[in-house]
Amino acid sequence: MSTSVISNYIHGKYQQQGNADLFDVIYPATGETLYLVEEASPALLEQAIVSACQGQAQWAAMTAVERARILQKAASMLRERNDELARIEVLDTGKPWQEAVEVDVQTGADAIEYFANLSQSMMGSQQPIGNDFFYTRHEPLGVCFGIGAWNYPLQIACWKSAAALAAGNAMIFKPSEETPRGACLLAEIFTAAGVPQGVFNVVHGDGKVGNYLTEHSEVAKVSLTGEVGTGKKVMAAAAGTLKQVTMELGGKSPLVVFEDADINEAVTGAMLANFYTQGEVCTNGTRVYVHESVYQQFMQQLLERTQRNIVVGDPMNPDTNLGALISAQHLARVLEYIKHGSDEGATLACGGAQLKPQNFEGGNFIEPTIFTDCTDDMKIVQEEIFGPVMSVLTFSDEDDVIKRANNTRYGLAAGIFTSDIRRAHRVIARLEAGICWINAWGNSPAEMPVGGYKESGIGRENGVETLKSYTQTKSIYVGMDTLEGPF
Ligand code: TXE
Repeated sequence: MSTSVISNYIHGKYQQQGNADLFDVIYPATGETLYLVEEASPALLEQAIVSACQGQAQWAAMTAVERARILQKAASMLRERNDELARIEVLDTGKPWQEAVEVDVQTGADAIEYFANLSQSMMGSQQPIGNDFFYTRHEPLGVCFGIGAWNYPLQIACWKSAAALAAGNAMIFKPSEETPRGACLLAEIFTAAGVPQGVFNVVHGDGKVGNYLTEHSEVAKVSLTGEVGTGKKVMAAAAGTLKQVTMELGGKSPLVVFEDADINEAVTGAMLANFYTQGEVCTNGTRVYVHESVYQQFMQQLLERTQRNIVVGDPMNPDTNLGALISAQHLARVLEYIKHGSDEGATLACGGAQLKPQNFEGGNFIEPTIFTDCTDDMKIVQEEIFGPVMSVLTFSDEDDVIKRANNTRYGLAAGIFTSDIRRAHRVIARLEAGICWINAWGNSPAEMPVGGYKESGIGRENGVETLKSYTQTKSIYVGMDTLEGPF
């Protein structure tokens, strides 16, 4: 059976290049090749730029209401095709069906719908200055470039394009080379909904393609979702043309369980924060600080529920709640971290080994893993592992745990579990993170701006401020009296 080839989506259709370099996309649960992808050549990237400039001029000339109607239609088309799109996300990422069918497509559609609505109320201002006055216009930036990570491929493509397009921009989007298909289907849906050709182009490739467009003088803004190291490279490359950047990067976030927490909820939170999407979530609360007075109770429930309730295996099976890691290389990296944890003296309280479920022996499966007796200086406590590996630490004093929670170069997320409302807001105000939860974990509605402090990122996605970040303000001063001067 010949393997299908996915090409780049430029100006409203797929464009084969003929002699393109190809790369393969592997199903993480079996190791089999799903399809091949054409890497975009520099010539094709230049076509994508010309196309985007043309599309953006047409798109910006429409009224906000006309753009919003088209985006609303795209959002409803995403929802109509929820199951088909969710299945593609499962095949590309290895994540469980039970997650993709509920979260990935719907949160993407929600963002497109949210920004379509918001954009209709975006207005400038006017102020009298004596007889004179000035007014402001919020104008689109032009052509924006979105770069996606592989853990939520379609959602990331939706979140970046929603604000960019609602503000009248065009977006060229490069999905992760691990998971290209979601973005292509979004492009098809945008075209079918009436988005003009060129307004949303999808190009394929790795960092080389990403760097080419980041450096391009016609690109006004880059929005990256990826690792901190990649963020630094992209920001450096963007400096050459002084373009705006949004960085949604990695984290190693704290989750703090106080002595008056509801232990059942705190365990649920810790498991969500470490095992959902097999731990491949940037905001994960992978440093779990438990007050020493409830540590035994917490650990007893955590271990019992981890051993009893987690089903690792076929991602398509609705009962599976821990799927396959994205690649064999990533699996090896996670196993390496687990070895570090043991070598550094942490106690492997459960898990730690690779799994080979029957009929899925070629996949990248690993046991849900919990380390105890951890210390803050350990590699597994300081560095992002991006797998189902939880590090549990204890504390006795509020000030001490805040200092320790903040002692990292990251600042993406933070969470606390307590029934003391004053303590909840006192502590969360001191934690250095951009996305925080109190007696909750992971909720990220389109209305809520999300993004990191410190090296976890720059700028935000979702929320009112993000629409503004895809515009530029022009001030126009109008002289109503005869202009006079000393010359
Ligand atoms: O990232 P990579 P991955 C983070 C998560 C983890 C990482 C995992 O914390 O650190 O993403 O995703 C492209 N110039 N987040 O492994 O390797 C590359 O081709 C331009 C945070 O995909 O950094 C890919 O498309 N582009 C997030 C993308 O960058 C370059 C939520 C990311 O690749 C490039 C989800 C270059 N030089 C995951 N090098 C959040 N904060 O919301 C690579 N790329």
